[in-house]
Amino acid sequence: MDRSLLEAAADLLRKAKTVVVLTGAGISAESGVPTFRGKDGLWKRFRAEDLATPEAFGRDPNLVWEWYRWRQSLIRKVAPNPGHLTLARWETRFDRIDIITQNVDGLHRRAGSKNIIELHGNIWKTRCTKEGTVFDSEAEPAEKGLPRCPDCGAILRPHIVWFGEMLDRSVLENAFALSAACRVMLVVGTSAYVQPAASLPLTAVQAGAALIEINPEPTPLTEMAHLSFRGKSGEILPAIEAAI
Ligand code: BJW
Repeated sequence: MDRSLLEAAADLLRKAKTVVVLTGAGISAESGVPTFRGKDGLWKRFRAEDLATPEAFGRDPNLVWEWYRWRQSLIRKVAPNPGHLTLARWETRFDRIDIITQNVDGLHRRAGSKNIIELHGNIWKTRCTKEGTVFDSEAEPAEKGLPRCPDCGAILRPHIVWFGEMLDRSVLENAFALSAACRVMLVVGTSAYVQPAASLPLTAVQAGAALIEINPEPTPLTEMAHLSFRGKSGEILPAIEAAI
């Protein structure tokens, strides 16, 4: 690993009082959770239009639930990796560190992080299609059929933001405010392709933050990053921690 790059990142982070980490599917890849757009990504095998849009759920809720139950079964078997665990330890290192994640797998929380903003929802929650009430669903996975709201009997949907849906307004406002206020933003394991999440690093840079990217592949953010690590977050985050 490039020693001078590690030193540069450690130096930026040592001086930073407020840090934001934007994470994507790549941070969970080493845990065994499939990404979306990689070689073996979910969108290579499944069509987003059939599974991750409100129209798809309206057409065939059973199919959509089948897909989410399959993903729940994958995620239930995996554990947070050294990337998640390093970020969780950093909560005691910085005055303020927030994780803004696009992931729905809940692995940051399982790793021990507390300041987490889940931009795209959580696969372990459901929402009533009639009244909007959100329920924890981890403890009671419905194995077959459509899950129903215990209050009104309407169909429950995954509490996830699908394509074409607005992100929760207060969640998004909070994410933009934290991005505008941080001194360092780390962008870890995202293709930076999906909006509005991909605009958060731009907001941080425009407000004067340093941008550090960790990704085995270049992304649209690479050119504007102050430091770019080409590699796996489960290896690079612990190496940065050691250098700090
Ligand atoms: C590693 C690694 C290792 C591998 N270590 N790294 C403006 C312009 C153009 C389009 C739009 C726009 N505004 C809105 C849109 C439409 C749309 C959009 O962005 N489309 C793009 C595809 C162009 N956005 C929306 O619809 C959003 N809603 C919205 O904006 O509402 C207002 C609006 C609506 C319509 C029109 C206009 C305005 C909602 C987006 C919801 C995203 N939902 C999903 C799926 C549901 C969740 C689920 O079931 O899990 O969320 S899509 C999917 O992509 C998922 C992810 O959270 C999201 C981001 O993916 P991510 O995390 O970046 O993963 P990958 O796979 O893409 O990348 C993984 C990366 O990891 C790679 O770079 C690897 O190299 C790397 N990696 N191993 C570190 N070990």
